[in-house]
Amino acid sequence: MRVLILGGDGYLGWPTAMHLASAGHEVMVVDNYLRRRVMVEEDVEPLYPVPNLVERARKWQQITGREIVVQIGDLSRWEFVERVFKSFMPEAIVHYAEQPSAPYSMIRREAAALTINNNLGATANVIFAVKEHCPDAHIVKLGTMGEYGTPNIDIEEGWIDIEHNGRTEKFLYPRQAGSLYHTTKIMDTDLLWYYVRIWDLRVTDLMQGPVYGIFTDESECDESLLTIFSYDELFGTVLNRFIAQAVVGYPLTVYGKGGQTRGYLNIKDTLNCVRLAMENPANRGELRIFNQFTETFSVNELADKVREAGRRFGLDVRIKSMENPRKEKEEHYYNPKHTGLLDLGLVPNKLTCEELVRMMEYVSIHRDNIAHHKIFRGTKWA
Ligand code: USQ
Repeated sequence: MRVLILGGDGYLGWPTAMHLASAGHEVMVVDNYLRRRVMVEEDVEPLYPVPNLVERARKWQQITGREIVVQIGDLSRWEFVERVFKSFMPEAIVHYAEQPSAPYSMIRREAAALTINNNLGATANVIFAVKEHCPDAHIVKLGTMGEYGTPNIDIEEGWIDIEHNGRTEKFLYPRQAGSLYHTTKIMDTDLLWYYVRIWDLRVTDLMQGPVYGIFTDESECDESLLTIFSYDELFGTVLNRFIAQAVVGYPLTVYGKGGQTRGYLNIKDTLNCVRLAMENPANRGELRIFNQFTETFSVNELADKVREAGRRFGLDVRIKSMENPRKEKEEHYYNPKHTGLLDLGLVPNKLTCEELVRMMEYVSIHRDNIAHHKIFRGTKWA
């Protein structure tokens, strides 16, 4: 398939590009380096330097003989979007092109505005470009499990049947986000659902939990193909952060009571989920929703696993419960369904002690790049 990956420079975008190219798809990646720019502005460099997208694509082609076409530009600019769609005429669009950090979206008004304008503007432009240039193309959109929040009832896979005063109807599952970033993801879903209804678009919305990991099958052939890895408070997801903290002897930053439970997945599974969704498209006029995670853990459980892996690796890992800078439930019911991607053939890479130790080994090589003062800055929700 001809697949356009929007946000192709990011933590998930670049590994997805390599993965889909390896699977024989024709891949074009688009990015405007927004995340890199914000990271420089906020003084939160990644663990190791990452070549720019053009250099990575060149390296990838040298090693594998496969091409990944790169377009640098801003998807909130319509002229650019139109040029990309007209020239490539994608059959599938993987849409990651969003400001992905919840803490960044809460830092100050300007960051909130950037998150709203970028995320919703890009999604709207993708919708209009598909309608005008490739109405049969399948949009695979990265959503987030955070759209559902942590309700006191089971979380369904996107949709729920409601019975009210003797009548029934199927609705999007109620959403209640825990940050402005997560709220923009809800708004994306609403935009997509509206245009699916009026224009018969084909859309899959992947409600993904926090991702962890460094390595993917495609990055094994050369270190310069590794994805960007963040350990800072803004762009690092919790388990990646805990690994870096363990390696430099920084007590693991468990926020509040640590009972916050989320659905996690290995970065390798993100790639498999996206490929499976893309290769088995939604129907015209369908908004298909999958809950994309493989296992649920509380923050305390993750911290214990990292301490155990640290013991094997020879580290004395300490855990420090600290005042929670976020507004979120710290003890709650959590039972989300997640059968859709398993039904499509996903074989999960579950979290093992070996995986954590391998991450510790690699992070240790770069431990001198870890700046303690960048680990926690205490971005408050309120
Ligand atoms: N947490 C800690 N200590 C830390 C960092 C996080 O206790 O040092 C806690 C948070 O309070 C939260 C949980 O760990 O309860 C997960 O936090 P996170 O930073 O890993 O995840 P989050 O901010 O929700 O966002 C990440 C990605 C985002 C994605 C989301 C999926 O950055 O792009 O959408 O995970 S989900 O959480 O399911 O909404």
